[in-house]
Amino acid sequence: MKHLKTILVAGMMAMTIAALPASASPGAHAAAAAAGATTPTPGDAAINPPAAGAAAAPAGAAAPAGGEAAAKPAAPATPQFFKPTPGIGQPDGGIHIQPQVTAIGQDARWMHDVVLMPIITVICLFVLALLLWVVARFRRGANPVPSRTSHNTVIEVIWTLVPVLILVVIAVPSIKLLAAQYAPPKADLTVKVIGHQWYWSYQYPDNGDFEIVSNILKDDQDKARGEPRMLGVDERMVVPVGAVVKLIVTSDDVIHSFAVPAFWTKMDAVPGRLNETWFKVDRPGLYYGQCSELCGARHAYMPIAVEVVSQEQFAQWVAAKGGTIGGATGSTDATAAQPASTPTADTAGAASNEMATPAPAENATGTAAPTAQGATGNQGN
Ligand SMILES: [Cu+2]
Repeated sequence: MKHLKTILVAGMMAMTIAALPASASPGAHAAAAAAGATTPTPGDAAINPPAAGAAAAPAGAAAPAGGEAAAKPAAPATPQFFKPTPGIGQPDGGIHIQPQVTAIGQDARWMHDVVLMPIITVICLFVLALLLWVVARFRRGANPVPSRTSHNTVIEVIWTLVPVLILVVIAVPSIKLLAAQYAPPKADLTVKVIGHQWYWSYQYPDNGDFEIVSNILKDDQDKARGEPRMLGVDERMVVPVGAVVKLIVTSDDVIHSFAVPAFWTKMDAVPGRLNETWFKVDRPGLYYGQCSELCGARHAYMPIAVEVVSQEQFAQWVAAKGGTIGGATGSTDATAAQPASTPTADTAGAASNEMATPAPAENATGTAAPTAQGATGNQGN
C-alpha cells in the first residue's frame, strides 16, 4: 500500500515536471497575442510539419490570386468554396450564443434564450426586490420592538414547492435536449478528428482514408483571404450539407477539445481514447471553432474551420485530396442505414474494405509485427 502511494506521488511529480515547459511560457504566449501575432512566434516553424507547410503554400498562393470568386472550385489543389459570413460561424463581439446551424444547436439556443435566461432573470430580480424590501421594511429604526415571529408554515411550503416546480419545468426540456445529443442518427460520413500540439488533423475513413493537416494561418494570410484573425486555417475540414457527420475525436499528445460553437459541438480529444460526437448542418457555409481545452503554450493557435458544402463540391474536394467517394456521403438512405464503415466497404473500394473486415486487418498486424521486430533486432545487434 505504502509502495503504491510512493509510485503515485512519484508519478504526479513526474507529470508536474513534464508540464513545466508548457506552463512556463504563458507569458510569452500572452505577449504574442497582445502584439497581434504579426511577428512569427518561435514555435511557428516547429508546429508546421514540413509536408503540410509545403502543401499549404501553393494553395494559399493560389486562393487569393485565382480564386477571387470563392464559388469557383476549378483548378487549385485545395478548393475553398466559401468565404466567411459576418455574424455566422464566428464570434461577432456579442455575448449571445452564436446563431446555430444544427437542429440540436437551435434547440439548445432556445433552451438558453427562452427558458433559462428569463427564469434566472426573474429569480434574480425577485430576490433583489425581496432583499431591498426586507432591508427597508424591517430596519431597526422602523421597528423599535422587533417581531418575534420564527415560523410561518404557509410560506415555508411555498418556498420549498416553488423552486421544485421551477426545477421540474427546466428539467423536462433539458433532459430531452441532453438525450437528443447522445442519440445520434445513422451516420452518413465519419471523420476522425485528431488533436496535436498545436494543430488539428482530419481523417476520412469513408473516403479512402486520406488525412489532411490543418494549421493556423498567419495574420497577413488571414487578411488576404478575408478570414477572421486567428481563426483561418490552411486546410479546412470539409463535410457535405445535410449529412449526419460522425466525429471520432482523439488526440496525439495531450487533451484538446474540438469545438465548433455554431454546431453546438464540443468534444474532448483525449489521447488513447476515441470519443464520439456528431452534427448535421443544414446550411452551407464556413464555420469556425477553437481548441477548447488548455493544451499548452500555443493552445490559442489551433483554430478549427469547417466548410459545409454541397454533395458535388464535397466530391470535388475529396477528389482533390486523392480520396474516393462511396455511398456513405448521405446521398442514398439505403447505404446510410448500415453502420458507418460498412456502406463504403460495400460500394467504394478495397482500401476501406480492408479496414472494415477483420481478416485483412489481422493479416496486416501479422505482417507488421515481425517486420518491426526484425528491424529492432537488426539495429540492436
Ligand atoms: Cu488544443
